[in-house]
Amino acid sequence: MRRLAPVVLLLGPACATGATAPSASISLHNPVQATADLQFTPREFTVSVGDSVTFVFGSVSHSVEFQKGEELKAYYGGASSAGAPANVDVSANATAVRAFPTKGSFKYRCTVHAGMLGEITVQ
Ligand SMILES: [Cu+2]
Repeated sequence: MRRLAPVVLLLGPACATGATAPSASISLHNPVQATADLQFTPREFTVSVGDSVTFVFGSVSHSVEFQKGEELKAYYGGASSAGAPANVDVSANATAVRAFPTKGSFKYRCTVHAGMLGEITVQ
């Protein structure tokens, strides 16, 4: 009878602590990181129409607000958010995928941190 060589799976240290920061080893589609120093990285990102972006939140709580009626419209000097995807609620240690079916320039902000801004351009 043949014996199979033992297979050793090398698991990272993710299980060893309570830290739950997203693992860098996981490949995310079009990631935009909401960072601990209160920025969206990259701040401006371009995708093709129909493509999606993955918003990645670490241990600091953030949100993504594309639209909230006149409040956000005024915030961006009258820019329309028509065609923007759904907002992402305030959360930490999470990812959220949003598809962009409409061409345009979609500005957004984090509602937790003033001045934390980003923009998705859909071509
Ligand atoms: Cu934030």
